[in-house]
Order: sequence, then C-alpha cells, then structure tokens
Amino acid sequence: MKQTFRWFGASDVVTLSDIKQSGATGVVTALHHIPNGEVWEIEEILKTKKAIEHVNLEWSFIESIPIHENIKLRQNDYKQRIENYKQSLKNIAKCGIKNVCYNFMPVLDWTRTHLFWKLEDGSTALRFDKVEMAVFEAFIMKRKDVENDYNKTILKKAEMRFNEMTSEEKQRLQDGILKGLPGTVDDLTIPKFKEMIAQYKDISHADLKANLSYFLNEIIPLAEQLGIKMAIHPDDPPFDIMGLPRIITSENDLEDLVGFIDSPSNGITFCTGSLGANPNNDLPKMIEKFKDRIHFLHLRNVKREADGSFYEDNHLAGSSDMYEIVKAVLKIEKARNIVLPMRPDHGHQMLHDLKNNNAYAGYSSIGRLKGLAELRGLELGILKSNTL
Ligand code: DNO
Repeated sequence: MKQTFRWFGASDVVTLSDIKQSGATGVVTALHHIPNGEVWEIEEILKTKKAIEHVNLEWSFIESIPIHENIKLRQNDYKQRIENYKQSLKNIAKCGIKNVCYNFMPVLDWTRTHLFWKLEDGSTALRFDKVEMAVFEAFIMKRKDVENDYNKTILKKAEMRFNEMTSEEKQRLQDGILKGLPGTVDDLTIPKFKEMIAQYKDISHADLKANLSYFLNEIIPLAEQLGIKMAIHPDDPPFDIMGLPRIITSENDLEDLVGFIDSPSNGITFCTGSLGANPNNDLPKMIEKFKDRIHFLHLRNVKREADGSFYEDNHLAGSSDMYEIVKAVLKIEKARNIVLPMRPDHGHQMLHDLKNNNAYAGYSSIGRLKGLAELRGLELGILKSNTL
C-alpha cells in the first residue's frame, strides 16, 4: 500500500514536515479555502502541489472536491455547478493530479456526537452515540417526525439523558454535530441547518441515487478521458440521520453505484470505518467484490455497540478484522498489479497531543502515527508470510 497522511493545509498544526517524519510518502489534501461549488484554479492547485513537493512528498489524492448541495438536490444552478466541477477536473489534470475522493452525503458529511470521548487509558476517541444523537434531534433541534426514526426505548433514554445534561454538555453535543468537522461543511446554526434539511423533505433514497447517477453520467466520461479516478466515500455513519437519506452504506449501494456508469473512473474510497459501522457489511468480501473499483483506502476500526452506537478503536482492534482486510487489499493489489494509496484514518488523541490540543478532531498526529505504524507492520507481516 502507498502510505499517505491527511493534511488540512497551511492552517493545520500537523505540518508537512511532521508528515514526512511519519514515514508516509503521500499527502491527501484539498483546497479547503475554495468555497464548495467554485472552480479550482490552476494557480491555487499549483501552490499546494509545490508546498507538498517541496518536502519531497507527493499529492496522492484530493480529498475532496466537494459536491455542491444543488447538485445533490438537482435544483437551481446545479448545471453551472457541474460545469464548475468539470473545469476543476480539467485543471487538476493539467497539474498532474488524477485521484479525487468525494462524497454524496446530504447536508452533513461525517457526523459524531463526541469528538473527544475519554477511553480507559486516558486517550480520547471519536464516538457516535445513538442516544445522544436522539437527544440532539428530539430535544435540542426539536426535529419534526423524529419519533419515526428512533424506537421508544431510545427516545425515553434520550429524554432522561437530556434532563441530566448540563448546558455545557448540550452545547458540546450541538457544536460537535454542527460545527463542520474537518474538511467538511461550514459551521451551521440550528435555523440554517433546519432550512438545509427541509430541502430534502421530498427526496427519497431512490431520488438521491438518481441525482448521483445523473451527476456521474455528467462527469465520469470527462474524468475517464482525463485519466482521473473518482472515488466516492461511503456515508458515515452508514445509516440515515436527521431524516436525511444516506445512500452509500452497504454492498448493495456500492453495486448500484458501479452500475450507474461502467467506467474504471467511477470508483470507491473503501473506508473500513464508515462501512464497518454497519454490521451487515462483510468488509474482506466487499474488497474482493469491488476489486476493480477500489482506488483509495481509509483504514480504521470502529467498535460497534448493540444499539447502533460505535466508537473509534485502535486500528488493529474494534469490530472489524484488520488482518483479513489488509490481506484482501494486498490480494487485489497483486491481482491488479497496482499499489493502492491508503491513509490511516482518524486516531486517538494521546500523549503530547492531549496537552497541545489544537489539531482537528480525529486528526492529531500521534494517534494517526500509531495507526500508520501498526498498519505498516501488519502489511509487512502479511507480505513476508507468503500467504497471499
Ligand atoms: C472523515 C473523512 C470524510 C471524507 C469525506 C470525503 O474523516 O473521511 O470527511 O473526507 O467524506 O468526501
């Protein structure tokens, strides 16, 4: 696997030279300062590319060129937004960057209820707690029809939890959900958020899939011509939240995706954390099944709980078998004679990062470094054992 590390640009406390020391050879980043839906100009792309190459690293994957809400909704100026997207693809290709991660999650990107959840050893992890999500939806934002989406037991627990929470705790929960996680949407207020959600009122899963298919049929022929690989990121968490349809959550959804347009450019970011939160997903089997379409790997491991909650465990622990996952990846690399870019996704906040807490949630350096080191060792062990 090609070892890469995510970088959030000049404002990231984890610097390019830190990344260099992690042993990664590639960087995953985006032009985070360009508003969603605008064209990425060549000059801007080159500035970032040069900074990365200055420390002898490679810009391995763009994560992400985000998709404007009007494209997801196929409304208003969506045609112009698609033209902008195409222009961005032409521009990155001119700069020699040909790998693009994106997602098609409505309104929110990845969502957690806890950004710094304390583990027994004193480090902190990201967590999605079903009851706290219900607290937010039912009692903080007071979403209409919320009782259709949670069972009575969860709603009862949520009510009790809400009544026990201090105002700081309520604010922490709201901020964690609405203050745009790294690399995602802008910070939102509750009224703005409600307004954005309302736009999806009449959009079913099938409608959103149709809009994704439309978008892909617009851009994939161009991407193919330019030699660009598009790699969709699965929805995280892999189930509906806030009454919004989530459409890339399972093997069936990925089958639909690859069927929307048959092209090697229409590919997948195989995120073992997002897909791993759905207990029905057999990750090694899915890697084998979508072997020709997986262009990028996010490796991490979630520990699932009975009610649908999960937290992010160590990369080699958690509910998914990372040994079988990496083995499946190495098999497809061998079969396709390629090296797939991989990044250790998220990490615990630990050691010095606990004192110097300025990194983006999930993206402090030491936890990811630990994840990368473990994954690197796992890969080496599998390769040396000749079991592929
Ligand atoms: C979370 C990330 C996602 C991802 C986007 C891709 O840590 O994996 O935010 O970057 O969904 O578009």
